[in-house]
This record gives sequence, structure tokens and C-alpha cells, in this order.
Amino acid sequence: MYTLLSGLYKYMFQKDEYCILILGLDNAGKTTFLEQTKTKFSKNYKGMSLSKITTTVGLNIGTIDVGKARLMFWDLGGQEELQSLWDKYYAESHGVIYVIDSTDEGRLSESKEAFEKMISSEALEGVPLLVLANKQDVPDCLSVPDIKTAFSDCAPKIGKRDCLVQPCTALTGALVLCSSWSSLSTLGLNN
Ligand code: G3D
Repeated sequence: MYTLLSGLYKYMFQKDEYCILILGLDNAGKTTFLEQTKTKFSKNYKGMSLSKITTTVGLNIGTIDVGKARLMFWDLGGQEELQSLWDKYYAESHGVIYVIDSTDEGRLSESKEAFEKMISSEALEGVPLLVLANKQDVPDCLSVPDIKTAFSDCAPKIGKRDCLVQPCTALTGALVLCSSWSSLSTLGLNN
């Protein structure tokens, strides 16, 4: 009887847990994206002032519940010396959000190299990717087609896994909420 009841309880209330990595170069807007997401999806979470966010050094963690899914985000530092730590988290991850600073054309090739190295990892084979072209509020920033063109030679390495590139403004949350989350849903991470 206890087993039956506990099974029923788990079926009704237990959430499926997914680990999502938030990766990208330093200054891309990873922490800002995570803060906006937590503010929107966590009832009692009072977000930190976005103007006080400093670039990720080490790891920021956030958990949100969306429907029957619990999403655990790991926002990893993007400085060159910290990128070598990314692969320690790959085996645990169910999805990757890769954030690009659309205003920083000068570092786009650096970002592409980090992206290419990341998707080349066997541990991430088949893991869905959501690429966010962030800072779309800034006039004359790179558009999604610009970024797709710059990253086009990564296509063979992306292979058959789900991959979407979305415009995003983490600072205001405007596009973060409407497009990024429907994208996660499309990728099957948001039940
Ligand atoms: P990181 O965690 O990837 O290192 P942060 O990046 O989240 O710390 O953001 C780096 C800088 O980019 C921050 O500015 C932040 O406010 C800014 N930023 C993040 N998202 C956006 C966006 O959508 N639009 C604009 N215009 N700026 C954004 P500071 O000045 O604090 O360094």
C-alpha cells in the first residue's frame, strides 16, 4: 500500500530534472540571462540588480520549475582559462544554451572557436543546443543571419542534434521570455 501511494505521489508531484549548461565567452550576457530567467520563473525570487551583475567567474547556479520539468542551470565562466573546465560538466547536461554577444564582432571568431570545440565533444553528442544572439537591443548589432553565416562551418559538427539560433535581449528580458523558452520547448526540454 505504501509503495502504491508513494508511487502515486511521485507520479503526481515529482518533476523530471534536466541540467542545462549556459556557455559562451565572458561578457556575452550569460549571468544576465540566468538572472532574468530566475526572476521570471521563480515565484519568490527577487532578482539581483542587473546593473550589479559582473562577469561569470567560476559557476552560477539557478533552478526553475516549468510545468512538470525542473531545469537546473549551470552558468560557467567564459574566460579563456575557465573554458577548459566546461567539459567537466558535459556528461551531466541535457541541453546547452550558448550565448553570443552580438555587439562584439571583434570576438565573434573567438566565440565560434569555443563553440566548435564544445560541440566537438563526444559527451555532448545529441545534446540539443540553443544559441542566443544576445544584446539585440543595441543598434547595429550582428543579426541572427550574420551570426549563422559566421558559424556556418560548424554545421557538420552540429550534425543531427537539435539546434536553434534565436535573437535575445537578456538585459530587458523581452525576447528572452518569448523566444528562448518556446525554443527550449521546441527542443523538448520544457515539458
Ligand atoms: P557573462 O556572465 O556572460 O560574463 P554578464 O556576462 O551577464 O555579466 O553581462 C556582461 C555585460 O553585458 C553586462 O554589462 C551586462 O549588463 C551586459 N548585457 C547583458 N545582456 C545584455 C543585453 O541584452 N543588452 C545589453 N545592451 N547589454 C547586456 P556591464 O556594463 O555590467 O559589463
